[in-house]
Amino acid sequence: MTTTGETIAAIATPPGMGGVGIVRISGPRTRSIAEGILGRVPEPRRAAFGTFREADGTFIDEGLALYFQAPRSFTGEDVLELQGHGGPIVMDLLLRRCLELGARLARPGEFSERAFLNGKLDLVQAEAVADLIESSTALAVRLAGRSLQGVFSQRINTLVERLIQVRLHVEATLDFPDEEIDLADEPTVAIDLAAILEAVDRLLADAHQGQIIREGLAVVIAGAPNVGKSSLLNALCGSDAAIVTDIPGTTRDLLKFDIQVDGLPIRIVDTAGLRHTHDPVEQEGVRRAQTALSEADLVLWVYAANGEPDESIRSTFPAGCPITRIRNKIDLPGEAAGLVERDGEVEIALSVASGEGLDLLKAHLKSRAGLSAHPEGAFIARRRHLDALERARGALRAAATNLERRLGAELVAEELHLAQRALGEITGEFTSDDLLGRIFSSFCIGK
Ligand SMILES: Nc1nc2c(ncn2[C@@H]2O[C@H](COP(=O)(O)OP(=O)(O)OP(=O)(O)O)[C@@H](O)[C@H]2O)c(=O)[nH]1
Ligand SMILES: [Mg+2]
Repeated sequence: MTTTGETIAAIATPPGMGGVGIVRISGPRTRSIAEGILGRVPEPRRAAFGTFREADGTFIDEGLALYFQAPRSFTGEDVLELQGHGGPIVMDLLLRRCLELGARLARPGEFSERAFLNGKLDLVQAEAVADLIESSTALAVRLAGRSLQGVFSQRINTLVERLIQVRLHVEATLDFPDEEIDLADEPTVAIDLAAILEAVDRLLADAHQGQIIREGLAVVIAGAPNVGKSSLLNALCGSDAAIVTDIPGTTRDLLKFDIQVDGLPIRIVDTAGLRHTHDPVEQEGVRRAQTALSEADLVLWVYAANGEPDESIRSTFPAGCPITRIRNKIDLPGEAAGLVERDGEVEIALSVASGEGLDLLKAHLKSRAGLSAHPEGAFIARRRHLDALERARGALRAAATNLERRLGAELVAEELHLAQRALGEITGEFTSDDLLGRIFSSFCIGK
C-alpha cells in the first residue's frame, strides 16, 4: 500500500465545458470528504444521486457520486468520483471543497502511480492507460487495449518464469561446488537458453511494431539534389509543405511532418540533396540530413528514372538501415509504375508528377511497418520497453557464450540475473523512483 497517507483530488475530465465533469478523490480521507460534500458516504459501487454542498450548506451542484471502497478500486485506496455538470467554475468549486476537506491536488499520473504501487496494474498496463488516452489512430487504441489487458505483461512474465527455472539450475551448481557439475555438459541449460533467446527475439519484433504504431514509423527521404524528394514529401502530406523548384539544392533544412497512411502514423523527414558543396548553408543541410538518416526506421532513397542511381550516396547511408529505392520521374522515359527487387532491396518506380505508383509506395510503407502482418497478437510498446528487451537479449547472449566457453557457472548466473532484471524493469518489478517519476509525470492530471 502507498505509505504517504495523503488524499489526492483532481478534475478527471478535460478542461472546458461539457455535459458532465468529474472530480476524482483517492486516499484515506475519502469517506470524510464524501460526508462533508454529500452529507453521507454512498454505498460502495452504487451510483448515488445527491447534492454537493459547501461547508455552510450552499449548493454547488447536484449529480452522481460513486464510492469504491479499498482495495476494490482503481488505485486500491478508497476512491470517490463526483459527477457533476461539466462547467469549469462548477468543477473548480467542487475541487476546492475537496481541498478544504483535507485533500491535496493530485500530480499528473498520480492515480495511476498509486494503482501501480498498490499492485492494481503493472507498469506496462499503467503506461497502456496513458497510451490509450493519447492514441492518434484506431489501431493504436486497439493495441493499447491489449497491453492494458495484460497481453504484453503476460509474455514478459512467462519469459521471466522460464528464466528463473534456468537460473535455479545454474545456481544449484554454484551451491554444490564439490559435486563438480560442469554446466556445459548439461545440454538442457543451453537448449533452454536458446529457446528463451528465440522468444525474446519474437517479443522484440512484436514490441517494435507496437512502438511504431505508438510513435510512428520514422521515414527519411534522401538522395541526390533535384530528384524529387520534396515533391514526394508534398505528395505524401497531401499539401504544398516543401518548396519545390528545378534548382538543385533547393532544400537545406530538415522538414518534418507527422502524417498518416491508412492508420499508420509516419514521422516523415525531407532532407537536403546529398552532394559535395562549398556552400556552408548547404553543407549544414547535408550534415543534418546525415543525422536524420541515423535515426530512421526506413530510408526512401530517391533517384530519377532519367538517370542512374548514384551509388556513392547509397554508401553514406548508415549501415543496417533498411532502404527502399524510389525510382521517380518515370513519366520522363515513359516507364510503367511497379515494384521490383533490385540488389536485394525493393525498388518502386513511380512518378510524383503524374501520381502513378504512389499507391504502391503507400502499401509498401504499411507492410514495412508490419501493419498487414498479424495485428491480433500485437500490443502497444514504448522505446523504454525495447531498450530493456535489447538489454535482456544482450545478457542472454552473453550467458550463452559464457556457457559455451565453459567460463564457469558464476559468469552464466550473473548474466541471467541481469537478463531477469531487465525484463522485470518492463513490468515494474524492478524500478527506481526516478524511472517512475519520469513515466507518471507525463500522464494527464486526474489519471
Ligand atoms: N517530370 C517529373 N518531374 C518531377 C517529378 N517529381 C519532381 N519533379 C520535378 O523535379 C524538380 C525537383 O524537384 P524537388 O522536389 O524540388 O527535388 P528535390 O530532390 O527535393 O531537390 P533538392 O531539394 O534540391 O535536393 C522540380 O522541378 C519538380 O517539379 C516527376 O515525377 N516527374
Ligand atoms: Mg528538396
